[in-house]
Amino acid sequence: MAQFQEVEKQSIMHPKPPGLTLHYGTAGLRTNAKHLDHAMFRMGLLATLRSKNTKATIGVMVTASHNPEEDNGLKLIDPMGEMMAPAWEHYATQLANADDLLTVLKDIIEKEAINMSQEANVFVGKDTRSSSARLSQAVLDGVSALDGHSKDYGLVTTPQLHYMVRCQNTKGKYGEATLDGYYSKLCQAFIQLTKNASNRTDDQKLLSVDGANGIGALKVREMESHLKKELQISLFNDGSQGKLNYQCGADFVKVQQKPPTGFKMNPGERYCSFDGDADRIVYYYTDSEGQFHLLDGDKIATLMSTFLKELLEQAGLNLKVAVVQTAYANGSSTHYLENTMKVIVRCAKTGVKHLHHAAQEFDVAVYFESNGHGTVLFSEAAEEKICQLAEDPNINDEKKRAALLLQNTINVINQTVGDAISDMLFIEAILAIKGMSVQQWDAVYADLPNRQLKVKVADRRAIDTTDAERRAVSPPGMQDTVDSLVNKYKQARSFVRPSGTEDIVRVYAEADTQESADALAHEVSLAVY
Ligand code: NG1
Ligand code: ZN
Repeated sequence: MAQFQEVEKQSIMHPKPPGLTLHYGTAGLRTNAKHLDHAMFRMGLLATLRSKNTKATIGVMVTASHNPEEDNGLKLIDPMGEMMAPAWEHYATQLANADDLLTVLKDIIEKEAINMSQEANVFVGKDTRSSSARLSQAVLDGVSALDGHSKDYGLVTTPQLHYMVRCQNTKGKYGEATLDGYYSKLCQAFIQLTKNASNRTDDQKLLSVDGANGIGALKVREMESHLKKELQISLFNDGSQGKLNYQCGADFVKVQQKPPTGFKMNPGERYCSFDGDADRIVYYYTDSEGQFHLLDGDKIATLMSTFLKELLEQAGLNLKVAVVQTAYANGSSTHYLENTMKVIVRCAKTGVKHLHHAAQEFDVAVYFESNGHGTVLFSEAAEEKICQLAEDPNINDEKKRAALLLQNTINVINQTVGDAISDMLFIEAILAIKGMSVQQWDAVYADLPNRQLKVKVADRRAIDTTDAERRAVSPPGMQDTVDSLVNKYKQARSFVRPSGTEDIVRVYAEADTQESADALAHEVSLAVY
């Protein structure tokens, strides 16, 4: 077939380095940008096949998120804007590593019974890395080699590209598949929400944003005029001087538990950090003693779910709110959500695709990883009930207000994936409506002291886990040892799991004091060998 001849011809321009093995994991493909050209071309081919297979537009985002500037990577986006289906992740790994490209390609076509005369459409986006332009061109080459149509969105955040894919495949029902459409939808909803905030002072409208010297900074600038001064953003680490993700960004702040470099913090003021592709966000402030306070994904999930639960009650809607977390969620947050807020809490395996999947079972579900990656999902039935109520002329003012707030909440959220910009607007709206300061938000519950450690082992795959990674089933006896160590401490919890993105094992421990959490993490890490 002519298509395969073209693939063969083009693939010579994108040779695979000998001996290199890549793995399409939780974070897609990710490694040093020098080794990725062939993989990008091949993922262009795969996205085209996936598009033919689903008869829908597929997305390809070129980014390595919070990794250093020297790295790059890619994530594939399925028709509803969600991460690509797990069965195809396996094809991605096979294709990236194939020595005989055409054989693997034909194999996938046969297995999935793909009609090669079906039209294919692929949306491509990239982050600000210096390697991204060249690598996204390799993706576009892959798409055209198989006769697919592509649309190059250029520089966009990861969640913006997810949004475009969903808009395109739902024929505008979700919004317009343009950047302008994205900003208009989110910002109009934000402005409507903040109209419900009484006595909002100019000071409360101020927010400092650390753009991680990446794409998020560029896009915040682009969005500013749509906000009509209802949110006044002071942007730092905007890429004009510093290096991408270097001593800044959400991952740095969360892992180091300290402010990013690039600015001076004023006590009591609100700050947030995006990561390198703007799909994660964390908030923080310093108190009058100069002590740093982090509000991570767990605090964000608590704020959002509380707000939604209260509104649903006011609206008289019988819809269940759930929160989906991972094993890394601070025990205090889980305790507060279950016992004080009385919301359903579920624990999913690490990696947003698992959280997203678990969240789809509920009417309204807030999902967040502690590191700040998360969003809110509304079931179709829940959206319908909310919209019907908002339009019902026979309801009282309180119900009407709650229904309209819920409707605007749906519009401010990017339901396809965690989105720093959308999450930020929703958080800012909640704080404004509740008249809540960042300190008051922080005081809702106190985090249990905790420690995370990385342990290098000979074979991390020897550790197998169950119960959403909270218990190890192999190697034999390891869990019993962890249990006996945990029993020595108060309010303690600990677990061990192999990382899906690094060649290490992660140990997590929490306890009533920092000393105990540190000691427990240390003792458990010794038991991992
Ligand atoms: P691994 O390396 O599997 O722990 C890390 C993060 C995840 C997620 C993925 C993908 C932690 C403990 N783990 O996974 O939350 O963000 O990377 O980027 O933060
Ligand atoms: Zn990211």
